Amino acid sequence: MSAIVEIKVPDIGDFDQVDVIELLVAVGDTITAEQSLITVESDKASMEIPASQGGVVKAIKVKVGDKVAEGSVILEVEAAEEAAAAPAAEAAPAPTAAAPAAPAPVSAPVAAPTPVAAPAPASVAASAPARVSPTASYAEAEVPLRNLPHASPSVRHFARELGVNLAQVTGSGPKNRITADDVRAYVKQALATGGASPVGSTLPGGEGFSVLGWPKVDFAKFGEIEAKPLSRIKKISGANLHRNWVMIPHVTNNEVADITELEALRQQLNAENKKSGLKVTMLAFLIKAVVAALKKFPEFNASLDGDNLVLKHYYHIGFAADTPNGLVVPVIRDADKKGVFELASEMSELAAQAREGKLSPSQMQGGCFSISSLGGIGGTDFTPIINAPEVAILGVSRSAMQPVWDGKAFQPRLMLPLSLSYDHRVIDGAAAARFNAYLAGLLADFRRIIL
Ligand code: CAO
Repeated sequence: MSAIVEIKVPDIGDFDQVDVIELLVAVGDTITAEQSLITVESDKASMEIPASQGGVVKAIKVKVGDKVAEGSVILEVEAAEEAAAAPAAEAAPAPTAAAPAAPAPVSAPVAAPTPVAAPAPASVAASAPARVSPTASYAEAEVPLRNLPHASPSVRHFARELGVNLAQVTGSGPKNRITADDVRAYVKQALATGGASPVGSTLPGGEGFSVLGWPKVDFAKFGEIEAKPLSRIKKISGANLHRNWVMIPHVTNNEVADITELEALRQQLNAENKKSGLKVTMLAFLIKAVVAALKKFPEFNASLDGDNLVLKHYYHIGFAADTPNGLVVPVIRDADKKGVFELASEMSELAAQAREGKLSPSQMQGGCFSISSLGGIGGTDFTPIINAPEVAILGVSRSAMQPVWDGKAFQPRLMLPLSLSYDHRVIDGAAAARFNAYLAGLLADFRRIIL
């Protein structure tokens, strides 16, 4: 026997109502879990909604132009008996599931589906725990797309396959949206005119530059190989990291903070709180100190919006978390209103959720400034990539005992490397050096936080 199951719009972050701009499946299609079903678009971003489970499409409940929100029914599928009877946690694909049949979205975060909450006979699925896959670690949905080409994820994917820079394509769809036909027409015209410009990279509004195509190498010629599909998170964060690296003029300022006393305090606090099981790591202190530095240097707590700098009066701090599926950046809200213990506890909870793939999109949005700490692993310095639309990010490496000259003799001091990458369009080098030196001063004498 088989059951009819409704597939609904999952948690899509802060979007209340989004427009359906594309149907990617038809009645009668056999779909697989994670296959993209529809493309939706808000005024900020477009995203594809994937299927929470496979089956045969029996009815489509939306059409192009409809508005949908979390919980709206997209379609009904006839699930195979095993799929319908399987525990819902299995029905909702894990983020590590095989590459989706439809192209992975690159222009926006996509929430993988929550398990279907449907009337009987789909009540099996309805009993499933809410489970949302991690989405883009870099909060694309919040990037003002005003200067970016307007196109659905599948059109972007199509353009990427052809090496077409969408910034150079004129859209003929509603609101000048670029369609697949526009991309085809562009390629045809480019071929007809000798392929002058379409392939390569040109920054929107800039003079542009051409780059060689990606080398195509038959690696198998040189030895045994194995091809492993990138995870959904890797694909999304990769596209975001690429854009941020190419579009933001990054400069990194390196500083070292003397954390000898702070480390002693941290160890003392952890010894006193052993029973609670809550461990405070250096990162919790760093968040506190970063908030104080953001208050002193407000242009670091800002985003570029065209010719305006949007200064934020709230302090939501993101921290990069390494997960089996890739990098995600959960955000601690209102970090200025929280103490070190509360920050440590929230961070450990968010990091655990990140590793289990249970973060919701809203837990990764709204960040003002990010910290990427590799201190638990190693390294002496690195260049973190700014998490647009933020304007700076702090990279933290491993602290080490070093001989520090005190004017009379070398003293053994615990030194913490701080690498501050900043958007040079917004922040001058001197301001960055001041911010980093101020931060190092706070960490060297944490009492200064209260001043
Ligand atoms: N120097 C020396 N030791 C450090 C340190 C530092 N800067 N930072 C942390 N440590 C120590 C901790 O004290 C802890 O030691 P003990 O186990 O002896 O107590 C150990 O390293 C492990 O810490 P942690 O990594 O569990 O905790 P954290 O709060 O430092 O970091 C988290 C939490 C989630 C940020 C981290 O686990 C993580 O995922 N880091 C990777 C982030 C990343 O991938 N960044 C790169 C992004 S690309 O730009």
